[in-house]
Amino acid sequence: MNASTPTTVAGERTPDGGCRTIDATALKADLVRRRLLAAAGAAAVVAGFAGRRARAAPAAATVHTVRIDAFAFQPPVVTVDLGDTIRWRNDDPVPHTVTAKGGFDSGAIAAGGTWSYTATQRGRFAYICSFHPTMKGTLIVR
Ligand SMILES: [Cu+2]
Repeated sequence: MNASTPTTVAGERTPDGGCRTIDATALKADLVRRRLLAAAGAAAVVAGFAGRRARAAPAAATVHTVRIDAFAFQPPVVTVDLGDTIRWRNDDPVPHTVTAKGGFDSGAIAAGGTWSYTATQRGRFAYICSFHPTMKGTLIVR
């Protein structure tokens, strides 16, 4: 057995006795495979981060509308999440207010006007219209 004879795998030998072409192709294929795996891994990591961020972040703030109609708040009780915005829309032909003692106060909301409040404090807030105290509403911020 001649120790100087290069060992090659069947099918790799080229007409001139070399064997580099197939090796290079194999190396290239391996490199491509590695890159694909790396890309897939990176994509999985990005997806993981995105998923984690989506779970950790608070839900997008919602805008809730309360109509003021026929001297009544509709709906009379509204439950929102902290950070949500509540928008009162006065559909009556006279001004009203949204007034919570020790909480928020819209001042006069003109006929056809709106007033918005972003819930920054958790709790249950009973409110009235200061012009027509029989008009009652409740805002629950959870
Ligand atoms: Cu009123």
